[in-house]
Amino acid sequence: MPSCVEEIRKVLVLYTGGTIGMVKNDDGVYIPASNRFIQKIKSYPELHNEQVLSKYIEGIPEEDYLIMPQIHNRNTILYTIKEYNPLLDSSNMSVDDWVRIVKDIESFYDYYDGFVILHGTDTLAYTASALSFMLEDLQKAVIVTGSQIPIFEVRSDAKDNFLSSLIFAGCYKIPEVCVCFANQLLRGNRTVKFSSCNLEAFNSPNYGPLGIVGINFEVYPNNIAKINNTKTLKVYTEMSKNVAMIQLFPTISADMLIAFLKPPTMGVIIESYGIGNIPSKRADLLDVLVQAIKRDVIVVNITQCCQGTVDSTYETGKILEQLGIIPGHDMTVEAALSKLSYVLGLSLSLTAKKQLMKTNLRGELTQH
Ligand code: ASN
Repeated sequence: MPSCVEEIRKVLVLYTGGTIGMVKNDDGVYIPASNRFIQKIKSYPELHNEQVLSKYIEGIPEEDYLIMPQIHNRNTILYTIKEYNPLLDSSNMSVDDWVRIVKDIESFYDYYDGFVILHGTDTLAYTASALSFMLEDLQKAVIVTGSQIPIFEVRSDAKDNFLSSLIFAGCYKIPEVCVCFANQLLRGNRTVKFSSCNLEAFNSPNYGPLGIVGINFEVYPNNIAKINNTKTLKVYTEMSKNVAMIQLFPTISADMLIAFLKPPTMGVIIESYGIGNIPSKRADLLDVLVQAIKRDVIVVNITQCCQGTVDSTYETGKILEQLGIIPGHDMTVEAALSKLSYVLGLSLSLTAKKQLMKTNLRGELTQH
């Protein structure tokens, strides 16, 4: 059962960018601002206490970056913020940025009790999903967070999101990649950004929360992966970039589908209608899919609904399985795409890769 410990805990914060540390430029639009975030954090006594810190930093080389909050007089968290250069709006992030994050976690894994990733919200769910596959047998918490309003603004949600993430990462044994946002702790590969403007920007449509922040911190042991100290972290960085995603829509043509499926594409997520249905009377579309599967392209079926799973309830869904399309169960599109990128990067047979796509690897899907 995850528990709060009473000792000094160390957390590494990787600051990749996002609104959390943005300021407006001369044109009045938000851009990332280097070397401002740490300074601002140091101005909050609850996030950094110089006097208490001085008791602990002797002999620690990176003292400039060590900051310490005291949480309810119970736990003390020493943390280091590693600011990336350049800081990015998360819309500009790609597979290479995922690789950089996991390599940093790997390098510092033994030195810290947990990790916080500060990230823009736009592609945060993709990164959280990707990290969950790239970090196998993770035994420490990796908490991804950000904010909808920059930390420099009066109504910012940044400080609460950051503080809660530090506490989850430092004080609780949660061996998973999670998203902590607006007082909710969600499984990373179950999370989607569902609002561009609410402070509650994320939800987890097909899986319950891992924890909540109220007057007390609560974690739900039944929803959290189990610690297994016999396992050691394995890091995967060979992610395929040849993956695509296409949502079905009534005016789709065979040519449009061909464009998505042509080489070098090796895997495609099809966002089908409802519970996994495609237009079964459209022989032109079905033929394009069959040709792609014959070329060993892995095609995975995901619902385009905000919530739910795919199955073969209807003739229009059954046909997908008959064609050799893999059911993606209740994976989010973010999880399905990043999992496909991960699976295609593994040195395995095509059959084994297809099998992995329908198997639950990191709690990302529910198998019935
Ligand atoms: N565009 C920003 C980003 O994803 C949005 C945010 O962080 N709230 O970096």
